[in-house]
Amino acid sequence: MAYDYSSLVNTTKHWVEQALTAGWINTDTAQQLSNVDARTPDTLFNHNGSRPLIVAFMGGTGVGKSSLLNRLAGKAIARAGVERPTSREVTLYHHHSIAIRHLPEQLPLAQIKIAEHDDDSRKNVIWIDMPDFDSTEQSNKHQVLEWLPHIDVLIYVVSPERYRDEKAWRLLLAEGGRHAWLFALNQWDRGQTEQYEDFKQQLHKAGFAEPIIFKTACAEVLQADEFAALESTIRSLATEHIVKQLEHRSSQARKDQLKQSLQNTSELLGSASAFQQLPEQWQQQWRRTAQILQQGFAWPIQQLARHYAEQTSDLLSNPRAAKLQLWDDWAEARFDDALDEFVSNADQQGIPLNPLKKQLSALREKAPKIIQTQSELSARQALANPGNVMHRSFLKLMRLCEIILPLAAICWVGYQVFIGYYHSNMSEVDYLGVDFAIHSSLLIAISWLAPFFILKKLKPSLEKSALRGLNKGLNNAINMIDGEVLLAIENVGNQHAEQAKQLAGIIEQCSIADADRQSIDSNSPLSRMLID
Ligand SMILES: Nc1nc2c(ncn2[C@@H]2O[C@H](COP(=O)(O)OP(=O)(O)OP(=O)(O)O)[C@@H](O)[C@H]2O)c(=O)[nH]1
Ligand SMILES: [Mg+2]
Repeated sequence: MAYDYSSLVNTTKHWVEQALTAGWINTDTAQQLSNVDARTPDTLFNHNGSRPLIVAFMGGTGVGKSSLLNRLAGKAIARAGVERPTSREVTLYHHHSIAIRHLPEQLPLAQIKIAEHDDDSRKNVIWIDMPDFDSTEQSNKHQVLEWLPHIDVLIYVVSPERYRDEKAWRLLLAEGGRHAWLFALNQWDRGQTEQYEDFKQQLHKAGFAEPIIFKTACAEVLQADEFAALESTIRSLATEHIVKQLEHRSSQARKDQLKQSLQNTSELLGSASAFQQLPEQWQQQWRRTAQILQQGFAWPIQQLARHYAEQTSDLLSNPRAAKLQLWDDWAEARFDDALDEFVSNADQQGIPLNPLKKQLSALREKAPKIIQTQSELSARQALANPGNVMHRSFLKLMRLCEIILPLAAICWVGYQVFIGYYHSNMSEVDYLGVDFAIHSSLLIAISWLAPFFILKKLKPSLEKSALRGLNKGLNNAINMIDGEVLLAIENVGNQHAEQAKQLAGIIEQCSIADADRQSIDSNSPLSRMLID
């Protein structure tokens, strides 16, 4: 199904609006795409079915455009004269039955003169005299540009002296494919064949293999010229069939141009492969930065560990006790440098930076918090459970020994005392001597003191625990930041894919040709009036 040009323009405008807001295109690109013209000759009428052919005289000042229209009307309906520029308004000349009810808002109504006629044989053509295009009057040029989209056939009027006019010529080249073109070499009463040939040559260069040029003369004393042929050619074009052909052609030319602009825009969005390379590039960058950060944090971490160890009780009971911060200006500068370098690499690969910057800017604020919370959390965990598992198990065992060993020694000594007493009663042997008393006291003391000193000596250092915790927290934080940036990159990649998909969809719609488009016979006069 072919898409209507104006609906394509609307879809484009919607896309542009959201892409601009999301930062995928800049204001210049958005402006260019928003300026795409949705107007066609068709939009001028509130009509059902067929519409008249719209023909306009266009060209430099003083070549005789208004004189040509006046000659057609048989009276002075348009201002013509020696004053330069003469016309400062557009003159419409049409059959009274044609209702141009809906003049688009952009057309400056105050600068439109309308002359109606009742000649039924001329019913199917609307003639328009436009002001000059190369004018010193900006408003003249503006009016011409506003009217151009509404015109089917442009009659490019030149004079023998003024057929090499730069500005009008550039317009011809730019607008070429959108209109059908006829040429009038006016003031032929003053012209020469060489000038005609030269003009023809110029038109060859512009792409017209066989341009239709009418030599006309509208001087006060009329002489034989090709004015009648000009009018009859126009009349022969004013059929429903040709109007439809021109409409389709113009709409296709506009779609092609829109497609071209969209393709240019899609190149500005960056390639999918560039986005795929971003995670790897970031990780390379982050490995270097993480190393620098770890080296740079070594000293502050030691300070912080000492601080924690000194204020353990405070720290564990009061979360606000740890006032020292690991993340400082130096760390922030390193992190910003890493992100900036990454963004500048992305820029070199043609990736639009705004969406990426938007995603990363949130991380610039988040990174210090990640470092702070992770290092603090790990330090607290390490202080709550100092030492490693083996260490802690051994200490537990020692604590047990501290109770069991003296108890066992006391029990053994008690037993010996009882047995000694019993034997001395039975055998009248001396009761346990002084030696026993000393040895048993020593045994009890040693069995208690040994675990006691071991426990004391092996008690883990809080500073070391805090240091280990802080290092672990720092590593966790570095991995988390890496993960956050990768997530941000993935988000941007997904957004890019979505934008590119939407844009590709519109481009594809522009490529679908109208099914009922009829080809133009290459031998017909109409084909001589068209260029691509
Ligand atoms: N000799 C001669 N003079 C002509 C011819 N056509 C127009 N003129 C004169 O050229 C002058 C300019 O004619 P206009 O019809 O006002 O020219 P225009 O192209 O409408 O000029 P702007 O409105 O300024 O763009 C007038 O004085 C006309 O009388 C012609 O074929 N031969
Ligand atoms: Mg004029």
